Amino acid sequence: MKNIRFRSVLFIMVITGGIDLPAQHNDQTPEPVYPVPSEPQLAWHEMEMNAFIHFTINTFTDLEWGMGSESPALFNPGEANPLQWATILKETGFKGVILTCKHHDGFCLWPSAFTGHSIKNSPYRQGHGDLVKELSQACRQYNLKFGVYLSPWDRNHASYGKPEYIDYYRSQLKELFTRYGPIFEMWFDGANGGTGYYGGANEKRSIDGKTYYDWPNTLSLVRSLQPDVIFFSDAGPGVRWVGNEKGIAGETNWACITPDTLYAGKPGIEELLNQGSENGTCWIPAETDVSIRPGWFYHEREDSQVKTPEKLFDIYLTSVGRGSLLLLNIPPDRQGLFHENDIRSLQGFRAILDREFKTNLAARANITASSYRGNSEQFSPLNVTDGNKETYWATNDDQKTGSLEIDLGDTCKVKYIVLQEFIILGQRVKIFNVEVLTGGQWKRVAEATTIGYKRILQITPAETSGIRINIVASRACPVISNVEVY
Ligand code: FUL
Repeated sequence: MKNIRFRSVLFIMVITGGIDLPAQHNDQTPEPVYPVPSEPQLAWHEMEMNAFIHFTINTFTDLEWGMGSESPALFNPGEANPLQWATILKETGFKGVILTCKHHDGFCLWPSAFTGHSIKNSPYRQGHGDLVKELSQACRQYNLKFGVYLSPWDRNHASYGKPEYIDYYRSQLKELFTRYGPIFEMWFDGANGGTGYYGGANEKRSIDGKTYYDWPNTLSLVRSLQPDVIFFSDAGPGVRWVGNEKGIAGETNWACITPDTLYAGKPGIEELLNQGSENGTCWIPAETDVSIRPGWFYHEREDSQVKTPEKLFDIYLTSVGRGSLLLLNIPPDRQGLFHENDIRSLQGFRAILDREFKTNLAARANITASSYRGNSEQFSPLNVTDGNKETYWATNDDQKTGSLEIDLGDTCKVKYIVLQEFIILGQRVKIFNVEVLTGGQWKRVAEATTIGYKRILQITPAETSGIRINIVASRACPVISNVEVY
């Protein structure tokens, strides 16, 4: 009989880090282990792979960080075609796209009413172009979610560093959040302050990253326009930076962290961001941003250094496979198109994903557990292979360890084990291991720590007829919603 635990759904609202967190609950279900994700955060986890698009005047000056003095006349992507970007991203499995609407050099890809340093003074479509509009529309057409990056640091603007700049920055946020439809994520970059053009002053300006932007009020302004937007910054509040730009989330990766003393750009917090904290007070999962090329912007000299499909697959395993989300940057070239080498790599990456995760051997296997909650079918181990993300295996409250045994029937070659916790009830598992059955003997093939939204373990390929997953330590009774074997 199918699970009916959500018959009476009660929403518990928990205030953590200023975000209302709903959790589904009934009498028999395990108590949540707080913090838990909000609904927009849950939807964000489920996206798994998003694309980053770095595109601005830097593409034409061959720089990574423009000074802000560049003439808008340089921005001339003759054939810019966001539909091409969206088609390829859709085909290769991405769920959302985040565009650098304004990078540190201050040039705006939309015709902002608050500056002349924008696309309206460029040759692109004779000054009538709007790439934010074009991409947001292309995303809607392809059912991709659209997100924006608006650099807080602006090396062009005369008042950067002074209080007036905050009004300018907020006015631009208002334009973006009122003109371009639903925006799922807002990316606040931690790089801040330093030398710049600053309206001709050509000097160094430093700001206090903790106080200058008055983030609480900036975020409430944006929330008043679009309440469900997820805020990315080094320390959230929606999602956090993973602490490196190499595509590697922590092998131990808690979606929780205590953000009280953290702020964007704070030095020395990389490892903390990479792993999160078991007892963190807020649900702020790690986002893994990495570029398909050495740089974030397109440079012809890097055409031969595009990451291979195999490298992208490795990155997938160290990001999505460690409970994080992969935000992969693909920078359009000077024509405003994805370069053929990047396209080939993305398609090759897709082919590897399809090949490696083709047949889920657990789907037709018999599953048993060391025990299950109240011996009730509602918490049966069969729930982990039913393809329903809302059902799960759970143990009694006093049982913080437990095993799942998967009888594959025949001997099969196994390379990957995929596990998911039912994170609506919080992240719990601290230590687990995996054994395979060969020649009648159980042999341990992997030891690991956290699971979270998703964990993919790559093991040395094994010929086996059975898999055993042993939860060795958990913050509360384990609650596992999905197991796949490939
Ligand atoms: C960094 C920036 O300085 C880079 O240019 C790039 O945008 C990257 C995603 O974030 O902090």
